[in-house]
Formats: sequence, C-alpha cells, structure tokens
Amino acid sequence: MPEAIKKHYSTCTLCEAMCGIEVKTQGREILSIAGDKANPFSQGHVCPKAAALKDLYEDTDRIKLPLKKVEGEWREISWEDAFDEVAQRFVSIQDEHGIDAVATYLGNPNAHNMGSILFGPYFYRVLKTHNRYSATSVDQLPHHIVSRQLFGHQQQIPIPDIDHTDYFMIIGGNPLASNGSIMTVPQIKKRLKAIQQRNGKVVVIDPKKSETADISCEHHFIKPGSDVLLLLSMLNTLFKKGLAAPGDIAEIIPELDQVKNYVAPYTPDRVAGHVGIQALAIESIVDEFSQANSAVCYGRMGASVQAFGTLTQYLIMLFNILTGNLDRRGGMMFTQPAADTLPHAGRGSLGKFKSRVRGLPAFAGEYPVSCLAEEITTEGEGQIKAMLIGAGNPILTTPNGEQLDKAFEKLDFVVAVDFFITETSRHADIILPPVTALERDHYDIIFHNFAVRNFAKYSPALFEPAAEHLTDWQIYLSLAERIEVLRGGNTTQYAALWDKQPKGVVDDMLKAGLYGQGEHQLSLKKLEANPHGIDLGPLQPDLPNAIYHPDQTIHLEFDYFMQDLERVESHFFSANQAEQDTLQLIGRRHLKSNNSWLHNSRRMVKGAKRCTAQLHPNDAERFNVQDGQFIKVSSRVGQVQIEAEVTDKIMPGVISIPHGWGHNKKGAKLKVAEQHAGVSVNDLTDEMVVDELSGNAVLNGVPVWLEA
Ligand SMILES: Nc1nc2c(c(=O)[nH]1)N[C@H]1C(S)=C(S)[C@@H](COP(=O)(O)OP(=O)(O)OC[C@H]3O[C@@H](n4cnc5c(=O)[nH]c(N)nc54)[C@H](O)[C@@H]3O)O[C@H]1N2
Ligand SMILES: Nc1nc2c(c(=O)[nH]1)N[C@H]1C(S)=C(S)[C@@H](COP(=O)(O)OP(=O)(O)OC[C@H]3O[C@@H](n4cnc5c(=O)[nH]c(N)nc54)[C@H](O)[C@@H]3O)O[C@H]1N2
Ligand code: SF4
Ligand SMILES: [Mo]
Repeated sequence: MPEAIKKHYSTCTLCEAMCGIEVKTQGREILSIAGDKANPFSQGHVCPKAAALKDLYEDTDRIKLPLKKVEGEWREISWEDAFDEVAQRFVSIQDEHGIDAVATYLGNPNAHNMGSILFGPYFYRVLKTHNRYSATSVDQLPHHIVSRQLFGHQQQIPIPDIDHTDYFMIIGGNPLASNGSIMTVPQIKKRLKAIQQRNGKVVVIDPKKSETADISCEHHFIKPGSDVLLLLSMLNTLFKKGLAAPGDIAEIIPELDQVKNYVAPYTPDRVAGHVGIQALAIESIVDEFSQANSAVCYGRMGASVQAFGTLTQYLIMLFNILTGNLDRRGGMMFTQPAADTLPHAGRGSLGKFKSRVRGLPAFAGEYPVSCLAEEITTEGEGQIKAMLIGAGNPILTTPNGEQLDKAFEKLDFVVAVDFFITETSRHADIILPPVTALERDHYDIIFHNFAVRNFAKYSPALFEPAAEHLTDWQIYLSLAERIEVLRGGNTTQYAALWDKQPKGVVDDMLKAGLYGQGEHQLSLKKLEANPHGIDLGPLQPDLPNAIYHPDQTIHLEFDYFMQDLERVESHFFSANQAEQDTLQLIGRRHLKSNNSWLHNSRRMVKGAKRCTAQLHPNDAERFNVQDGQFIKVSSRVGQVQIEAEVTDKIMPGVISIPHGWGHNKKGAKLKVAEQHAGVSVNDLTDEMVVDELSGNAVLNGVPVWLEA
C-alpha cells in the first residue's frame, strides 16, 4: 500500500519574509509546496523561491554524509570519525599556535536556522577564538552599531510600520526582489500598493530604477555612496524650515538640540551636485515627509554597504526621530516578539579589540570579514591556520574573493558545515553536511523580531530524522562536547542540552515572554496546536521600555558618529578631486536567486541570463559597447568579462552586477550552477576600502573601468 499523503504547515526560511507554506509529502518525498492561505501573517503569499526548497531536498549534488578529502579525492566517512578528527585537529592547532589560530566564518543561512543560533554558540564558546567573522560585515553591521549606541542593544532595531504609514521612503532597498530585509514582510507588493491606495506615498532613492521603484510614486536616482549627503541635507532642511518636530520623545534624548549644529554646513545646494538630486527635490521630500500623518525613512543594503554606511544609517534614525516618527504608529517601530532573544544576547561591544594586521574594529566579538585574507596570510602571533565555515560562501560573497580563494590554500585545516561542495567548501579537508531546511524543526529566532506584525509560528520537521542525518545544532553540539573533553573541561551540561534540544529553549523563551501568561499562554505546545501560527497584533509604541541603556535615554554618541563628518568633507569636498573615467559599481538581487546558493536548482536559473552588467545607454555609447556584447570590467583588485545589458533603468555613470555568481571554480561540484556560471562581482570589490566607522565592506560605489 502506498503511504498516505500528509499536509504540513511549515515556513519558508530562504529569505526574511517568513512565508507560511503548505507542504504535501508522501513518505520521505516532498510532493508540492504552496502558500499557506490560513497563515495569518503571510496569508498565502509565496514567491517562486519556495519551490526551491523541494529542489534543494532532492538535489543529487547534495551531500548527506561527512566527506573527507584524501589525496585530493572525497571519501565518505562516519560522523564519529569526522567529529573526532575535527575536534582533535582544532585543539592541536590551537595548542601549537594559540587560541586564535582557528577562525570561524558564519554565513547568512545561520540566521534562518534555529538550531545554529541557539546551539552554535556552545561550539564558539569552547573554541574561545577571537578570530570570528560572518556575513554581518558585508551586510547589516551598521544597523547593529546604530542600535547599540542609540538604544543600548545591537538587536534592538526598529522597523517600518508599513501597514500604517502614509509616506514610505526607501533608500537602497529593493524589497520587490529581496522580499524585504530588516523588515520581515510577506506580500510586500500588496502592502506598498495599499499605502498608495490610502493616498500615501512610496518614494525610492536608488541609482537604479528598480522593480520597487517601478511601482512607487516617486523615484530619484542617487549617485552611489552619496546617501550620507542626502541625509545631512534633509536634516539641514528640517531645521532651516523649522520643521523639526520630535514631540515627546525629545524628553528622553538629552542631546537632540545639538544635531542642528552638525548638519548646518550641508545645505541642499551644497550637496546636490554630489548626490545627483536637485536641491528643490530634496526640499520637497522633506516638506512632504514632515507633512505626512506618519512617515518612515528606511535604508537597507544599498545604504548600509557603502563607504558611509554607518553614518547614513545613523542619520536615517535621526531623521525619523526629528520628524516625530520613531516609535509612532506608521513610523519606525520596535517589535514585541513572543520569544525575545534580546535579554539572552550580548548587547554588542564596540571596538574592544582591533584586528591584528590592519587594526579594524571588532564589534560584538567579530572582526570585519574584509580583513580575513590578510589575517590568514600575514605571519606572526595570532595568524589564522585553520577555519570552520558554517553555511557561508565567502569566496563568492566577500570583497576580493579571488584573494581569499588563494589565502584559503594556505590554511592547514579547513572544515565546512554545508551540504554542497561550493566554491568555498571545496577548500575543506572535512565537510559536515546538515539536513536541509524542511527536515529540521523551525522557529524563527531572528526574523520574528523584525516582523511587521507581532506573530509566532513553530514548524516541526517534515519527517522523523533518519539516524544517519544530522541537523546543524547536532553537528555543533557534537564538536563542542568533543573539544571540551579534549581540553579536560566540564561536560556535565551536555546531557541536558541533548535532551532539551533547541525547541526546548524556544519553549522556555515563549513561556517567559510577553505572551507566556494571560490571554495567549504561549508555549511550544500551544504553537504546535496552531500550525498556521498565531497573530499577536500590530506593533505597539514601546519607548522608553525598548531602551537597554540603564538610564533609559537614547544616546546620540556624537563623538563616535559625527567624527566621520571629517571623512565626508575630504571624500566629497576636498579640492584635489580628479575627474576619473570610472563607473561606479553597484549590486542587485533577483527574485529567483539567494546570494550564492540557489543556482543549482534548474527552475531558479532558467530563462534570460541574469549575471549581466547593466549600464546606461549614454555609457554604452561613451565606451562603444553594444547590448549583449562582452565587456571587460576591472577594478583595483581584479577584472571580469561579462555580457553588457544596456538599459535606461540604470543611472548614467553607474554599472550594476549581481553577486553570488562565478560557479566555474575547479573543484566545486554543482552541476546546474556550473552551466550558468557567470562571474563573481566580488572579484572586483576591494577589501581595502571599508566603511571606516564600522569596518563594514564597501560593495556599492566601487570605482571600475570598462573596456569593450
Ligand atoms: N557584491 C556583493 N556581495 C554581497 C552582497 C551584495 O549585495 N553585493 N550581499 C551580501 C549579503 S547581504 C550577504 S548576507 C552575504 C551572504 O554571504 P554568505 O553567507 O557567505 O553566502 P551564501 O551565499 O548565503 O552561502 C550560504 C551557504 O550556506 C549553505 N547553506 C544553506 N543552508 C544551509 C543550512 O541550513 N546549513 C548549513 N550549514 N549550510 C547551509 C549553502 O549551501 C551555501 O554554500 O553576501 C554578501 N555579498
Ligand atoms: N531574491 C533574493 N532575496 C533576497 C536575497 C537574495 O539574494 N535574493 N538576499 C537576502 C539578503 S541576505 C539580504 S541582506 C536582503 C537585502 O535586501 P535589500 O536591502 O532590499 O537589497 P537589494 O535587493 O540588493 O537592494 C539594494 C538596492 O540598493 C541599490 N543601491 C546600490 N547602491 C546604492 C547606493 O549607494 N545608494 C542607494 N540609495 N541605493 C543603492 C541597488 O540598486 C538596489 O536596488 O535580501 C534578502 N533577500
Ligand atoms: S518571499 Fe522569502 S520566505 Fe516567502 S516564499 Fe519567497 S523566499 Fe520564501
Ligand atoms: Mo544579507
């Protein structure tokens, strides 16, 4: 008799939108994946990527058991042998070269993985290394620093109250492709349209007329990396026109009246030429923003991962504060999550350590990944000799990937926790493959915290795990326990952890959380009984309660942030700015990509070629380039050959290349991806140019040369 068909109400973990999905299975086969209409949060929405969860599960290139490289060949080994060897090698390398000789890099999918988030730290703690890196420093690091400074906690990041706002200003985000970031928002298109239906306005500031710009009311091209000037002039205008109206919040921001002095030099007239937006247009944005019943200014990737990303995010927050839109319905609001991680997470220490070679600041115990290669190749005490890469592909995703690729060859021992042999994990000596997303229990530890409605949902694994297949948390806990044993440490806690599992921790958090008592009585059991998830209502004003500083005030930390104005002055206004014949490189995302790793699904990569260099017709003419022609793009660090796509959606002077491609490295084993290889834009991005306040990478606004 064929096995019965079962329906599961699960969650897609591929991006931040947390869409509910209905998955039909028969035995261990996934039959279909569709949107879960009864999910109160996502209401049936899914994007084409949800189907890739099935492809991922079925992918014949996927590794299911540990692999060890022996004389250049991969051999399957047992989990026991793999764990023993990894633990022994890490410990002996640390004994010989010091604790920091073993480094870790954590990639983006960890943020979508309950087990890695809750149990990964046991491994990092026992490893004790300071050499920790992650995708944070090619992404949202500025947001964490701004929240740490202003509100006292790196994760206390307010998000746009999109469902109630009357004016949504998006700077450097393209949620129609990304489905939103640091704003967990399924059905973004519908919600942006709803703003316009209630006579509100959506305004996009972007060097590309993006998919989001296409459905907005107003779009302004901006020169890459000049957002800081736009924000300074918006604040300047606010004061000049007497429009600053922070309201009651001023009482808990002691230094707020001083902002005026810092922004005084930045009149719209002075910045307009550098920004590429006319002074009158800047003033009219400020007028309309101030007059709206509620408004929110939101900046994401394009605004964060550039030379002044941290200062830009800070000024965005100041603009929301000074227009009275922080902690207001329809403005930037804090969330009230059911399982609140903040009390359990570090608040984030800034600049306590500096990186060994270049002296870049550490934040929250991590160094910026832009300095990883030099920490591997520069000899001396603290040099990295071995690495563990968990759910990351830094060779394609971090600046000057080619240099990192070469640096990895110098390592004595590399471990990858990944289910593919990728451009990065091909360097591994041992690969430890976890199961894929739908095969593990899931509660979104991070993205519930950024959700546009308070909401809670738990998704158990689709199948009972087979004994020989492990999840990320089992891998990390196994390694931690073995290292502890080798170090003669205390292992008594482990039995309880194996027993409790990450879901047990979530249960504790739910019960101790805001909705654990009273009306909701939230617990894991209650969520299991409500498989579509439970809506907990719209975001609520939360100040001063949301502040983690003991004095319950918002700290503006001018000494830290505003010192960067000196760099702004010399960068934009110094006399010796030679006109260069370069284009400014920026990135982009496509709805059917996910950073570097959905390109092995045929249905995700089919269709028109995606890894192209988009440029404006004027630039095509200037450089004598035809649409579809191969061009050579070079930067200080490297060059790529890529097909040109001529389009007036791009601002003149700008060139856009998506990241995550370049699947033609010898040794990587991804059959479909290789056929659609493309090139890696991060062979052009420069590891030596960082946002100096934070050390965050500069992936947008990279000067490049073009040849036909
Ligand atoms: N030029 C440029 N570069 C960029 C960006 C850009 O906009 N422009 N964006 C940056 C951003 S925002 C980010 S977040 C980074 C991402 O950079 P990374 O995190 O380094 O890269 P990913 O492509 O997300 O790699 C994910 C890897 O994890 C594996 N994986 C997937 N799911 C799991 C899992 O559940 N467990 C384990 N163990 N492994 C898993 C996949 O097989 C893949 O190899 O890229 C950054 N790089
Ligand atoms: N389909 C899909 N979804 C994803 C991902 C994916 O790879 N594919 N990745 C996920 C991840 S890890 C993240 S972090 C999020 C990111 O999500 P978003 O922050 O929405 O990022 P992008 O879609 O890259 O949009 C960035 C926009 O910034 C613009 N831009 C570039 N430089 C500048 C600049 O200097 N100033 C301004 N104002 N704009 C600029 C670009 O043209 C682009 O339109 O997406 C997530 N969702
Ligand atoms: S929008 Fe994001 S969470 Fe929703 S189906 Fe697409 S990838 Fe999955
Ligand atoms: Mo990201």
